[in-house]
Amino acid sequence: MSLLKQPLFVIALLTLALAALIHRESSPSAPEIPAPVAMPVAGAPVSTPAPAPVSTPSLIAPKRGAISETLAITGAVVNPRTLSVADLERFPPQQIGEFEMICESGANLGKRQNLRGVRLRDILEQAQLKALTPHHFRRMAIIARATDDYIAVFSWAEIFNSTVGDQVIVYFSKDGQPLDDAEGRIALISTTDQRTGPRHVRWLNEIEVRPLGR
Ligand SMILES: Nc1nc2c(c(=O)[nH]1)N[C@H]1C(S)=C(S)[C@@H](COP(=O)(O)O)O[C@H]1N2
Ligand SMILES: [Mo]
Repeated sequence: MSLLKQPLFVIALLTLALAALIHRESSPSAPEIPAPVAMPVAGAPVSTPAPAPVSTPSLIAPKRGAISETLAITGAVVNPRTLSVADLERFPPQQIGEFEMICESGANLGKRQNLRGVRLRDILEQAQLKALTPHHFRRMAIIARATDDYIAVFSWAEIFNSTVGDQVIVYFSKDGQPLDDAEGRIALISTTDQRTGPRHVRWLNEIEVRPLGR
């Protein structure tokens, strides 16, 4: 005789199914707030990260950013503008030499080369930062934002008063071709960073100049 013909078994089965359903619906649907993490020290030996706990969200593929066709220069600038790739091509060209993409975790994601772009400094000089007094320039944050809301932050001093700024490049060409959908068409990299991953911005679509302080 089949188990399914036993009334008690069928009732038990239905109860279990109902309990599972109620449990699912009562689970919080609000996004989980990640626990804070300590800042990794660049140059420190990299330990293997503990495997991420398997949860439903981790099984969902990370969302890919929308392709960035333009770059808006916003915030404290005299000439706010939205630049196309053709507009970017008018700044002095910068060829990016070979460098390695190193994640914040220390993982080496491989060599990158044959990228062409322009200096972020040149773009900001044309936009002209707007400050009340010369002392106000030094309190400016330069925020590079992507279509997926990924952000990298620079300071005025890094871009305009250090050698880091020589190598902060907005790029739009790889091997002489437009960037593919995985990156853009517009992206940014700070090639002299110890770990180049964090300030590599794919799908770059905004540079915001934001004065800090009061
Ligand atoms: N827009 C955007 N840029 C991003 C990321 C992202 O999630 N979104 N991830 C960053 C991280 S964590 C790393 S390590 C590098 C990796 O660069 P790659 O994808 O070209 O290997 O890209 C960075 N740039
Ligand atoms: Mo990363």
